[in-house]
Amino acid sequence: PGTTSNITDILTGRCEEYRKCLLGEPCLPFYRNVKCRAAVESFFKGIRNMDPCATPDNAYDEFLNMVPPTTVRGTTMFWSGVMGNNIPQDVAQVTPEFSVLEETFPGYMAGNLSWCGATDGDGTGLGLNFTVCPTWTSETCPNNTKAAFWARASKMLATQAVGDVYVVLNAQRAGGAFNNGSIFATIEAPNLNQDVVTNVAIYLIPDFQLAIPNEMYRETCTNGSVLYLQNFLMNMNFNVTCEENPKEIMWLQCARFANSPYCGPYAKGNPVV
Ligand code: NFD
Repeated sequence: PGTTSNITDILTGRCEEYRKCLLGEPCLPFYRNVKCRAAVESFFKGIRNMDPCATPDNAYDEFLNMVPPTTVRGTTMFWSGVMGNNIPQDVAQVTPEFSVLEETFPGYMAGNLSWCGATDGDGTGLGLNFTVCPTWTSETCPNNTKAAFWARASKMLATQAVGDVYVVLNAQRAGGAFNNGSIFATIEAPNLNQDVVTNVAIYLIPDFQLAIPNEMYRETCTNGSVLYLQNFLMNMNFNVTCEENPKEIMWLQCARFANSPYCGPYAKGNPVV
């Protein structure tokens, strides 16, 4: 896939927006003093002249310590398998009750950008590739420059979460709503802190755009990989709840996909009318 050729300017601009609290996100006094040029420099420092498929786990640590992801107690929302329509991100944006990684300082800066290191250079002398980056797959390019970023930022998000937390999963995901190899499964869930997280609420949402007739749920809260996840979390000593098609998200999906058969009084296959 192509890279974001003007990434340095974009990161700097987003850093200034976030730092100055122009985004309506919870905004800490601590961030106000962030030096954006230095922050952007540290973003690239660990990946310059590096093989884009052999990024060290800690490549972004200096950057992430300058602008750590923080969320308000009781609002941290994880998601997995539902990225296509940006539903969790949009729900989080319109309600202060939920905060996703993409709303935190580092998540906002890097959101929807593409970048990677380069050992051979491409003429810019920056040790980055401004033309093309290898596609992530666990087999061909496991320690991808971009994957290393989201993995580390996700870990920090989970580690700092306090109070009730949420995870949005796709009830119609092929292979199961809870995917064992996902970042949620491998990085976020294992880094939640039993001493401070008071409940993990699973929000199982149907795909209102795809809207497979009479099949809102391939899995429910009481079977398949979702049941497995609940047991996994309970074995880790977490309180767990699970809700199918919670209203806060259903409303937004119906606003977005107004003609979905999953909306309205004639919604078919909906056990939670
Ligand atoms: P997904 P998830 N390496 O829907 N997050 O649980 C690379 F390179 O299966 C945010 O994995 O859910 N890409 C963002 C990967 C990205 C890998 C990633 C991997 N090992 C994670 N695994 C973001 N904002 O861009 C998955 N992907 C790609 C955090 C996959 O192709 C969020 O806090 C898809 O484009 C969220 O709670 C995307 O990552 C959780 O981790 C999501 O995969 C979602 O990761």
